[in-house]
Amino acid sequence: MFLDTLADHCRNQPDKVALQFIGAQPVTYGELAAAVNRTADYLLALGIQPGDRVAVQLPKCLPFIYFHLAAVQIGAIFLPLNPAYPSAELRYFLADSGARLFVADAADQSRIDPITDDLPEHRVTISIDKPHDSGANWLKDWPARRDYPLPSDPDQTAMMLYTSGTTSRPKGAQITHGNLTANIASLHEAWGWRLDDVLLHVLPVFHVHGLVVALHGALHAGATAILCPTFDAGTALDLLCSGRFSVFMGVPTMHRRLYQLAAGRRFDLSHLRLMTSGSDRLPDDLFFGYQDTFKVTLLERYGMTETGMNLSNPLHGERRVGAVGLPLPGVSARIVDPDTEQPLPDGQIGEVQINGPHVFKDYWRQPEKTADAFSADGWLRTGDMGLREPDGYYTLKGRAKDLIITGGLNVYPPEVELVLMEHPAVAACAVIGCPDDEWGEQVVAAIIPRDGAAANEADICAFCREGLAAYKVPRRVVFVEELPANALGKIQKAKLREEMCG
Ligand code: MCA
Repeated sequence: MFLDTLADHCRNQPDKVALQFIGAQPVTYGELAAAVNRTADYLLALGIQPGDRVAVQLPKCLPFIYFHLAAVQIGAIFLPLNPAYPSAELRYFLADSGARLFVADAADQSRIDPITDDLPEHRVTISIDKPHDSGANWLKDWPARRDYPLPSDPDQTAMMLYTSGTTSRPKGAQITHGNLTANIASLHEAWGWRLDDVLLHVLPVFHVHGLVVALHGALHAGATAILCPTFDAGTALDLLCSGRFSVFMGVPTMHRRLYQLAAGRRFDLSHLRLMTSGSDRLPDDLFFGYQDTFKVTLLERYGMTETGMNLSNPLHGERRVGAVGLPLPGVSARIVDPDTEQPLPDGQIGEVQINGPHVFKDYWRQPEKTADAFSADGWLRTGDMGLREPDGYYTLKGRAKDLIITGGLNVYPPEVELVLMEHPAVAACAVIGCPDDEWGEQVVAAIIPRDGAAANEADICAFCREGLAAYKVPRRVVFVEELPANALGKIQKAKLREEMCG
């Protein structure tokens, strides 16, 4: 399994650099193993048992990675939380998951105390006051312990990642050790990961893309990951031009910024053997712009929180613009009629369904929503529409579910609508995504104000910031007298998009 492969690298190449934040000390594979073992010991001393949920809300830093690897190593369930989540969202995740431990940055202590004081299953909050500490100093006074027996049950849950539903509060997707191992082995083969690869890691680590596809990918290969705490296009372009890196993974918003920064100049980034794009659709102009500006043909791939990666353009072979490529090794994909779930012939648009050992276990304590996520014969309903070409390439064609993807992050309108409806001046509302060159889509809200209520866009957005991560907050608020609805009273969002997105 993934952890066994990582343990082998730590034993076989202890002096090789595993991780290094830009401008900080490197951490070798030997130091990584020691830091993770000390953290595992620390967790066990706190009473953390296999199956306990360990929630971590930290900036992208080494302690975040140590807690992640230590929690999964002792059989606990790692729950990464976006640092942008405000208290209201945090309270929900900690309560719903029954987190046994919550790890936060010392700087957030006053914001967090009121939340953790009244959570029934909550036990301990640890504060981290040096988030970018180096490996050798981490818990250095803690007794380093023997190596731990690694989890051996592939069906044991390793991580819980919250992903929202189109009609409900966020649900905890349980990802097992077997899921992680299957997907990372599949990507290792498909993307040709090598021992001598050097990854430039600029993604957040609270999502599958940055934590599993990128970081696990590098560690599973015994490669080196150089990490930036946040994404800055100028820094990234300088680093990519340095010749030091062989792999880069980003979302279209990042690639757009790099392309815009190049502004008509030419760069030769062909020394990078793999540059991927995902988490949102890669616009055609960006695909061709990269070829012209950077001498790179981006490899577009398709995944989701519940599965990791499913489809990918080939490392060697045609990378087709606008397509998400072919099923990865071990992955089965099909296109079905969303109503009958009968497979459709090539060329016809239907729902993309996925099967394989990488598909998640279930939604935490949500048996009904788990059942809804799978077809009668056990395939995962992705909620994405697409078609299969006769040569096996898949192209996505929109979404069956109400979803906005902005800067590579999923925003489910019902979540935003729930918060908007709590505002005293809002009588009714509808949230949609409008196309945006930089973000892919931006969140836009149409609001019918209560009679006589005085409300303005700034007031509404400030209210939303209290209850939602900033990226979910509407970028535009339009006050309307009515919302387009069908005979059943269901708001017609497609019509609203036509009216509001220009
Ligand atoms: C930040 N802002 C955003 C977003 N991110 N607004 C809309 N959409 C966003 N995604 C807002 C902030 O709230 C802030 O607003 C302002 O932009 C600047 O914030 P900052 O964090 O500085 O933004 P940024 O640095 O410009 O962020 C852009 C970004 C970031 C680097 C592209 O969005 C990002 O890291 N995206 C990657 C997300 C990701 O990892 N997705 C993978 C999900 P204000 O100033 O008002 O506060 S996993 C997945 O999708 C599956 C598994 C898959 O296939 O990979």
